[in-house]
Amino acid sequence: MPEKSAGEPGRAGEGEGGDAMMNNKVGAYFTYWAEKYNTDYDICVRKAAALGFDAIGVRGTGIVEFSDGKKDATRRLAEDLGLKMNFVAALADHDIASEDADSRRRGVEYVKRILDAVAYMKGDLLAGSFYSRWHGALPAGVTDKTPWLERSARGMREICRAAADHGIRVSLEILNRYETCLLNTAAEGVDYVGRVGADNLGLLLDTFHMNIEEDTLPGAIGTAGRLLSHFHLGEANRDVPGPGGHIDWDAVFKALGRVGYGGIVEFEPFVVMGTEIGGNVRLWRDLSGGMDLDEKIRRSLAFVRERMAAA
Ligand SMILES: [Mn+2]
Repeated sequence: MPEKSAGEPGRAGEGEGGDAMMNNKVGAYFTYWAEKYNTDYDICVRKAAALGFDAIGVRGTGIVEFSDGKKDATRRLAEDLGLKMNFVAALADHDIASEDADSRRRGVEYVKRILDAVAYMKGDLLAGSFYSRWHGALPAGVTDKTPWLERSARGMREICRAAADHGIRVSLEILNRYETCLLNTAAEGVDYVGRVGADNLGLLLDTFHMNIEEDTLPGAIGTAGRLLSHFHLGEANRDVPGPGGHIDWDAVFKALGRVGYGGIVEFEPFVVMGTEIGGNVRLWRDLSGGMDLDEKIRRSLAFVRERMAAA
């Protein structure tokens, strides 16, 4: 396995300068290389570092099952390779917005356990859609989801307090309608953050989800504004960013520069069918284009760095 030749987090100072130029750390979410959600992440961490990424995203619902020894080893591997690690979580079996008090309680307790694991690994960001159950829907006839938002916000307040005790920021991912019924747009996210009222609460926008739900991508980024604390990149079909897709990357990076976004810009592509992860994200055809996966994302990373520097 080739080692990363030089740590170059953020690549600050390169390029022509200019106040809008983006020097953000660029990360990769582990699922690009993994077949299953439950993995030890080591291969993904090594690949991300070797390919020149500055950060790696892993699954909070995975590390919560790790022994302390395994958590230490994973954290040290990323540190040694110069990668910043961030964490993502979703709720599959519990729902902090549910009408059922038990489900809400279990959901809050589960996210708090994940926060303990993230803190143990010295993480400072937990992102995800744990404001409700992944793939949840509202009952037929409901035209006002305020009660769901209120119940969720109560649980989220407790989650944010626990996160603050660990010095962790919480970043809620806005998802498309097929994956959540609660927060589908940046505007809904901003309203929800206001309901919760916690200083360490922000938003995660993802170009794939935005492309489905938002009027315009730059408009959504502007709406999130200073609340934006994490960002996911993918084409409209979840391919890696590149000149062949129809997401207007120049407009996206310009908008991120305008709101002063300083967080991680994280790749979250899905291109391999037939795996547990591919099936879970409903990928029913091969998007690799017959290319070696590492070469494919290496080219995409070069494209993204170039477009960010020009934004
Ligand atoms: Mn995402």
